[in-house]
Amino acid sequence: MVGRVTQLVVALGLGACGRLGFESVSPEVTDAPLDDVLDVDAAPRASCPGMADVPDEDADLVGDPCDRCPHVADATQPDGDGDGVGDACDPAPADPRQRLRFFHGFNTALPQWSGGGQLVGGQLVLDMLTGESVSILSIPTTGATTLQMAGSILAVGAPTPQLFLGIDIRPEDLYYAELISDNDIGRRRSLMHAIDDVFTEYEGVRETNAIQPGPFLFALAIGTDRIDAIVETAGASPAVLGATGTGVLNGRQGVMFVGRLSVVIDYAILIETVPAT
Ligand SMILES: [Ca+2]
Ligand SMILES: [Ca+2]
Ligand SMILES: [Ca+2]
Repeated sequence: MVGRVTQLVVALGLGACGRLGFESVSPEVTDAPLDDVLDVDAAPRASCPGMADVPDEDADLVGDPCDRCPHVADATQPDGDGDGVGDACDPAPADPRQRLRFFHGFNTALPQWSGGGQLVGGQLVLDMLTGESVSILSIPTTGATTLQMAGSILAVGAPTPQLFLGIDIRPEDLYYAELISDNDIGRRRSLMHAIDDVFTEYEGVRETNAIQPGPFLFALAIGTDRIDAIVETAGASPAVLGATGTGVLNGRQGVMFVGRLSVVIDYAILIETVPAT
């Protein structure tokens, strides 16, 4: 939901996972256990020119469809370079080449985002304590791309709980930021590359404690000459990760994986930088 974190994604048999449409579920038909952990009335509403009572993810009284940063409270909407992406979330606030390609506050099902789970109270609920789920964001991108999502871990299963957000460049070629825990490595937050089932860790942070329930934020930024990630999770300082020399990238689709975790996702956002001409 709103304001739990400041700002903010493998691999693994993707080909075997089907693409299922989200199922919109009204709160009254939600199972009792979910009512206990979800704030089903927590989806704020606001307005946009010509549109009243639209979702307002960040509760800044600017509705999502007209909010220059729909995931960051910025009521006055400053946008120094006038490219339509607000200063509060513009990856390059003095370079007017950013575009907000996609925002999903998980209030209604959108055709670009597919996977498992249920929409409840402005959140995507993925109860994967004993299973795993792949969600796909079907938006091709060109040039630099920032993909971010935030939510909360409600409960941690076993073995090897894992959450990641990634962008695939070609089939079986995926960049991703991940949170994973197992008996051998403890908790690890890493910036990864998977190609043809070969997994490369660009940079990572290891901790001895296990994954904890609480809010998280994942951000993955792919540029022309480097890739960066932020992984914020409960009980640890944000992991700021990066690597150089990744080359020009064309994203094929976004990918989110949830395994052995019960999570809710508050939003996902994709900001693209139009290539210089
Ligand atoms: Ca807003
Ligand atoms: Ca905003
Ligand atoms: Ca801007």
